[in-house]
Order: sequence, then C-alpha cells, then structure tokens
Amino acid sequence: MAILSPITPQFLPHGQLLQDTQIEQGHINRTYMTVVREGGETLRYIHQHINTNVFPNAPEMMKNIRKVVDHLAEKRPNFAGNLHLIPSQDGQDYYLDDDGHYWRCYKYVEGSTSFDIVPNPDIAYQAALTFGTFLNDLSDLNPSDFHITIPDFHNTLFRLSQFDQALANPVEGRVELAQEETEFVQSHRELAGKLMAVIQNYPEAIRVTHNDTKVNNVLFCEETLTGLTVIDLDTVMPGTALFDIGDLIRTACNTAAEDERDLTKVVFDQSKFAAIIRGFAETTGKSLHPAEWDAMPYCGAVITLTIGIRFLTDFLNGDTYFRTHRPNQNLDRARTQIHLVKQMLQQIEALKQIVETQRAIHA
Ligand code: ADP
Ligand code: GN1
Ligand code: MG
Repeated sequence: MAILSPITPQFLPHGQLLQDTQIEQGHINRTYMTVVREGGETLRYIHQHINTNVFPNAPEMMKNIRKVVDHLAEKRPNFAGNLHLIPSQDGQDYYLDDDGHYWRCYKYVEGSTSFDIVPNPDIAYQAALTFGTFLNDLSDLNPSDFHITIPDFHNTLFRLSQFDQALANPVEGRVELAQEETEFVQSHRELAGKLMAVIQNYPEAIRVTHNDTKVNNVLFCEETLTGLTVIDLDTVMPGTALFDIGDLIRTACNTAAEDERDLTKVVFDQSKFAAIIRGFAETTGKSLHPAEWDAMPYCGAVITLTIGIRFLTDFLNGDTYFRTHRPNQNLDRARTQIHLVKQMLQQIEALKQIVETQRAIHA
C-alpha cells in the first residue's frame, strides 16, 4: 500500500492516488510528491509531514503560511508560479492524523527545477531577484501579526549559548572529533552580535522575512531558468533582510555541496556574491536601512557561522535536529560552513567594495 493512501483523500477527496515518491531535499520536513487522478486529469501534489520537533505549533505556523500565500496571490492573481495551499476536508490548512502527525498539501509547481549547487552567477542573480521580490511583496504586512515559529532563529548569540550547553554535555566521543571546529567557533564569538545589533538598534528595519533562503528553496522555470517561486515558508516571521541575503550567499556562493568532505572543493565564489548583492539591491535596495547596508558585507559570514554553529551543536547533541543520512554528516556540514566563513573574512575588503558599488546605485 502506498504510504500516503490514508493522507491524500483528506485533501483530495475525489482523487485516486497513483504514485507517491519521497523527495530527499530539505533537512526538516518529510516531503512526498504524489501523482493523483482527479476528474479525468492526472495532477501532481506535494504532501508534507510537518516536523513538530522543530515546529511545535503547526496550526499557528500554517496560519502564517496561509497569510503569505493569499497575499502573494492577491498581488499576482494569475501568476503561474504561485504556491497553492490545499485545505483539508475539515477546512483547515493541515490534517492531523490518528497518530498525532500534522500534514499539509501544496499543488506541485509544474515546469520547475531547483539547484543544490549553483552552476553560474546568473542563477545566483535570479535567486536573489526572486527572494528580493518576495521581500518586497511582503513589505506591507505587519511583522507583529506573524507567529514566531522558532524563537531566536537567527540570533547567533543564542545559538552560541546552545552550543555551550552541548559542549558541556556532549554525546560520548564527539567532542574529540570536533576540536578544530570548536576552536574556530570560540575564536569568532565577536561576529555573533553583528546582524542582531542592526534590528536591536534600529527596530524600524524589522520586516517580514523568509529566514530560510537556501538556494534550493527557490524553484526556477525549467525552460528559461528564471526564478519562479519561493517555497519552504515555515520560517516566515519578523527579521532583517540581511538574514535572507546572508543565507542565499551561504548556499549559492559555495562551489560544492553543504556536506562535502573534500574541503579543497569548497570554494567561496565572489562572482556569485556580486550577483546576489546586485539582485537584492535592484529589488529591495531602496527599502534597506543604512545600518543594513553597512553590515551587508558581513551578512554571509555571520549567517554561515550561525548555521555552522547549529550543525556543530547538533553533532555534539547526537543529531537530533537536522535529518542526517550518514555518520558525522553534521560535523562535515559544520566544516564546510567554517571553511566558507574563513574565505569570506579573508575577502572582506573586496566584498565591501562590491556592496558599496551597488549601494551607490540602489540605496
Ligand atoms: P524542508 O522544510 O524540509 O526543506 P521544503 O518545503 O523545502 O522542505 O521541500 C523539500 C523539497 O521539495 C524542495 O527542496 C523542493 O525540491 C520540493 N518542493 C517543495 N514544494 C514544492 C512545490 N510546491 N512544487 C514542486 N516542488 C516542491
Ligand atoms: C534547514 O528546511 P531546510 O532544509 O530548507 C534549516 C535551515 C538551515 C538549513 C541548512 C527550519 O533548512 O535553518 O539553514 O537546513 N531549517 C530550519 O541547510 O531549521
Ligand atoms: Mg527547504
């Protein structure tokens, strides 16, 4: 029996499930692509089992997502790339199964593709335009109307305190494997406050942000390779645009996979950094606070360090947060992140130049 046969009728009562396939991308939720026969047509859907270890209040999170999806549809009524959230039979945007698991359903965005590794600066630019446009489209929503799905998500100081706790009580045998990475984190603690300071000192910069802008959370048009849709809306909540710019830099400027073990392949690509800054500057530049422009050269390094700390913490804790597929994968992920941070800091003067060039045109 197909795994999803008890789930699809809750969202698609007149559909016949033909096929379900698990999608491996994404470290948090369990995602399936389904093929369903419905009213003489064969259609595809995305069904997701929401990870309630990470998102404890799924109903409130789904209210955030409904707000975003409806707002975007209102702005672009006939846009082919719009995300369609399908309500369940009882009218909610989720289905709670008998085992206490929350499920949701989207229409599959047909004709789309995504990238885990970005092949050239143009793809990085397209991703930046797509996330930048998303920020613009949500800029008239009130951040305080959003449920905080994960408190202190990008608060690097808080992430350091979680790291300290893990270090004080690690799973046996793991600290020894993570000596160098631990030392790196300890010697870069001063970077931690840099982005949070912007919103603490200038609360007017706070807006609705995506907060998980890794490059595979953009769907591209398969034919033209232009950016189509922003997905993975679980962490849409108040923040600074720098969180979104930073996480795209972290993922799109890396020439290798996030868990690459051969660090010689993990190269920070400055030409993709320039493409990302240009894409965000062209779309959101006018709306950014001067303090955001000032901190922008560092946002990639700070977010990459933050995620690196989270991977390292999860490794020390025994891999309880991020989905892993092999031993030490979280340590390998932490290593690539640290390797990228080192390169970004070495190149910081050039990154400042790139930002200043765009600031002169678009601020
Ligand atoms: P996670 O929170 O685990 O990262 P995502 O929401 O990002 O989950 O979904 C995982 C993957 O599923 C995405 O990287 C993408 O490949 C695919 N996906 C998700 N939603 C859609 C959609 N509506 N249409 C097409 N593909 C999708
Ligand atoms: C997770 O859900 P996914 O795989 O797009 C994580 C991000 C990390 C990312 C690292 C809710 O993103 O914060 O940056 O892994 N999402 C959550 O690849 O923790
Ligand atoms: Mg994702």
